[in-house]
Parts: sequence; structure tokens; C-alpha cells
Amino acid sequence: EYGIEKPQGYSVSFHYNPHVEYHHFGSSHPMKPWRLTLTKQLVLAYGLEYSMELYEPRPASLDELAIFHDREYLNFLSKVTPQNAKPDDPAYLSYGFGGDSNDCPVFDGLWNYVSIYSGASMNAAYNLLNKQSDIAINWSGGLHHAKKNLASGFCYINDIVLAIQLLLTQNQRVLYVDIDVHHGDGVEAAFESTDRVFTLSYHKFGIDRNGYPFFPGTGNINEMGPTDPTNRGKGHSLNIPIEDGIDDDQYKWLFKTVTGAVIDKYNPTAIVLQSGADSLGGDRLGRFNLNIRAHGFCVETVKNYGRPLLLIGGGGYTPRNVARTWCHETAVCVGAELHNDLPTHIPYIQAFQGEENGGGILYPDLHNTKRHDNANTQVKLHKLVAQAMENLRYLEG
Ligand code: V1S
Ligand code: CA
Ligand code: ZN
Repeated sequence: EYGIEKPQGYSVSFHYNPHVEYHHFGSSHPMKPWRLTLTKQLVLAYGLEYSMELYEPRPASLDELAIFHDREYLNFLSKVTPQNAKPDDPAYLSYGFGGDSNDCPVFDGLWNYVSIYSGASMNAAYNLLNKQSDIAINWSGGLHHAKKNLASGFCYINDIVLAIQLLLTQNQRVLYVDIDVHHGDGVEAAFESTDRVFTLSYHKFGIDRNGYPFFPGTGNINEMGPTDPTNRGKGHSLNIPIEDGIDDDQYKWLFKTVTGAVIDKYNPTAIVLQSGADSLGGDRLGRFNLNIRAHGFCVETVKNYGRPLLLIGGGGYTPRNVARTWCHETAVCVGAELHNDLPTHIPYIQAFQGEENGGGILYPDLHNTKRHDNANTQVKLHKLVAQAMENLRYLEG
């Protein structure tokens, strides 16, 4: 009703299991699964469900997760509870749980949570393989830091790696693009020894005033995967390190130039886009100054290459803006323009009302809501692009 459709030919599927919403990492933890409730409410309020196929995927099984993860790790993850966890158990710490930062807490229903978001990414990948849709969306996925036997940075199971492994059954080359403000290290590591996956991540990189690196501390421009010339994965990772406060025009130019060059040279037959919303201005953990439409520009740019596209979530720690962004990007996929005034009959409407919360509109100005000065100069960005193009020469063989 509110979405005005533009004529275009992409069929879109939306993969969502609402049980994912009811999981809590703990009250002080920035990852809030209920941001997915807000996202769904906006998508429904704008009537976008009439322009897509909706799927309610089942949770993935342990056997399905074992196509990437170690079984010992999965056995531990499937059994650990807040009641039986032994925080000084060496296994517990070696698998990445607890610790000082408490990035990966053990909470009630953890196994259920990870099986649900992973099942949704796998279901979305199958839908692309079966040609049931051109674009498959799972906003609950995108947990790019998880390793085969290690939880890291709020990520326990790497649903992206699992989905890419499925896509590889019918695609010779899969491109992974990651616009979360953090480096997509887990996906990069998983495919470091193959030339059938190219990983491209845009992220904040650098050391803060207190000497702490921005999480996870990897992803400089010179990190291109294995250095051994006999390794097939050599040159099949590209990292774009960015400084605080990058603005819309700079990011759009950087994204279009670099992603365009990678797609032209690598010529993937399928693309996976991790659309982490912590690259927005005003994010609780992020440092960039992007507005919703600039973030959505990345989705639009990738979509316009017309390859089968898996679109997944990721980070995003200011829930009302995460919901706005992913609703906007769902609309971008189906080719709808959305009214800036939010529909009035949204449950949780108060989350979007009031000056502080964006004044009842879909596209509030997020520029400098957290006042990160822009440390990216045009000169630095041009040098970065020149180095990125140099790195891409490996693809010419
Ligand atoms: N930045 C940040 C941040 N904040 C937290 C955090 C805050 C409150 C809590 F109750 C629990 C954790 N952890 C971090 C980062 C991890 C960021 C993960 C981003 C995930 C994603 O968006 O990319 C994908 C979903 N963790 C750290 O900075 C780790 C430490 C390095 C901090 C310092 N300590 C001493 C060691 C661990
Ligand atoms: Ca990234
Ligand atoms: Zn992130």
C-alpha cells in the first residue's frame, strides 16, 4: 500500500524465522536480536511482503553445520548452557566463550539461536541454487567472525561460509562483499586457499588513542591472503581499510569503484553481500558517518550487476536505524520507493518517534549523530583505490 513499485524484473525471497527474535545476549551486550523484530515490523508496515516470496526456514541441523565447523566444537556449542558452563574450563575459553570481553556469552537458547540464523542463510542459498529467486534475503545472518572451531565477535556459527559452500556446488566463482564496519575475517580465512571465492571487505581499520586496535585488528590493504605463490587463494582477498567519519559521497565512490573493478575482473556467477548496519552514522560501535541511502546504494550497485544475490545482515547496534536500513534495502531489492513518513500503525512505533529517535521518519539525517570527525581525505582515498587496483593485478595471472 505504501510501497510504489517500479517495473523491474527481479524476484526476491525473504527468509525469516521469527523465533530468532526471542534470544538475549545479556542486557549490557550490544547485539540485540529484537532489532530483527523492528525490521520485520517496518517491512510489513510498508507492505513489502506483497512484493516478495516469504519463507520460514527450519533451524539447521548439527550435520549441516558440520560442512564447515568442527564436530567437537559443535558438540560443545550444542550442549553448553548458562547452568552447566564452567568459565575456567580450558575448552570453554579455547572455543572463544566468555573471557574478559564477554563478546560471545553463553545464553539461554544459544544453540537454537545459531541453528535458526544459519538455517535461514542455507535456505536462502538453496533458493538461489534452485532458481526460485534472483535475490534471497536473510537479515538474521551475516555472522562473519566465526571460525571453524572458534566463536568470535558475537559470532558462533559462520552462516556466510555455510551458504557460500552451498553456492559453490553450482557456481565456479562466488564473490563475497562485506560492508559491515568490521573486517570479515572469518569468511576470508575460510576461503583463503581457494580461487573459487573472492572476499572483499570494507571496514574501519586502525589503532585508537588508548592503543587498542579496532576489532578484530586485521584487514589492512596489504593483507591479501596467502603469500605462497603455489597457493590457489593468493590474491583472492581484498581489504579496504577506512578511517573514522567517512561520509556518503566518499563511501559511494569508493564502493562503486572498487566493487565494480572486482566484479569486472573476477566475473563471479553469484554474489553474497553482507550488509552490516554498523557502518551507519550514530552506530553504538561503529565510526562511520553513512546515511541510510548511501548504505543502500551498495545494495543497489551490486543488485544492478544482475547476478544471483544472497543479501544478509550482520552488525548494527542502534536498533531503530538497523531496522530502517534493512527495510530500505528490502525495498531496493523489490524496486520500491518508500514514503519518508513512517506508516502510523506500526507496533513499537515509539522506537521511531521523538527527535532523538529520528522523528517518525524512515530517512533521518544520521550524519555526525556521534560526531566522528572525517579523517579520510580525498588524497588518502585515491591512494587507497590505486593500491586496491594494484592488488587486483593478481587476478590477471
Ligand atoms: N567495539 C566493540 C565491542 N564492544 C563489545 C562488548 C561490549 C559490551 C559487552 F557486554 C560485550 C561486548 N565487544 C566489542 C568487540 C567486538 C565487536 C564485534 C563486532 C561484530 C560484528 O558487527 O562485526 C558482526 C556481528 N570486541 C573487542 O573489541 C575485543 C576485545 C577485543 C576488547 C578488549 N578486551 C580486553 C579484549 C577483547
Ligand atoms: Ca566489512
Ligand atoms: Zn560489525
